[in-house]
Amino acid sequence: MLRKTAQLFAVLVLLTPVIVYAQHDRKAAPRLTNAQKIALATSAGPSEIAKNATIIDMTDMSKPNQLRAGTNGWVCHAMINQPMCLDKEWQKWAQAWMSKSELKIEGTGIAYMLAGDKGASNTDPYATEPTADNQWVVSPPHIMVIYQDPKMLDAYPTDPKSGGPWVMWKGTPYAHVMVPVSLTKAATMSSK
Ligand SMILES: [Cu+2]
Repeated sequence: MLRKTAQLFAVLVLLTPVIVYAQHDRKAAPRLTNAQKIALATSAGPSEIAKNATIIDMTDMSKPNQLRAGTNGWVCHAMINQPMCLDKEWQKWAQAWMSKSELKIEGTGIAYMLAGDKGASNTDPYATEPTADNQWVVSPPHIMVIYQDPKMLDAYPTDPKSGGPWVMWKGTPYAHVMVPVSLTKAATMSSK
């Protein structure tokens, strides 16, 4: 018994640095040069759009910082694990989402996340990690769509594993259609 306890203790001691490191890794943004941040941001969009887009450093979400002015109306965000390129309507969306404020969509909006993301809750716009019931989903490269009329979202399921487009954050002001542009897990599985 004592021996078992000692073994368990040893395992815990050995694992502690790993656990602490993993948490640190999740919270702290890696230090990137401006060139790396621009590369991160532009990885989200088609090069024809990204090369002329405004680039905003969002690696620290509390301190957005413009790294480059664009000429085509698009904005690419350098965000750790979730870079995105946004059109005019999506820029309003991002502003509202980050400030948790009202959103008035005035036309169809398109956003690119061609680098995919490292995970988000499908139900809670502000979740930062998986819980038992927040439908955590890691998305492959995708396009995101918003509509002026939220009823348009009803055409799609909310299940990320449906094998096609689905609605994320349904019932919130930030609901949008996720459109995978590479094989999803469901599609891969059903083809085998
Ligand atoms: Cu997305």
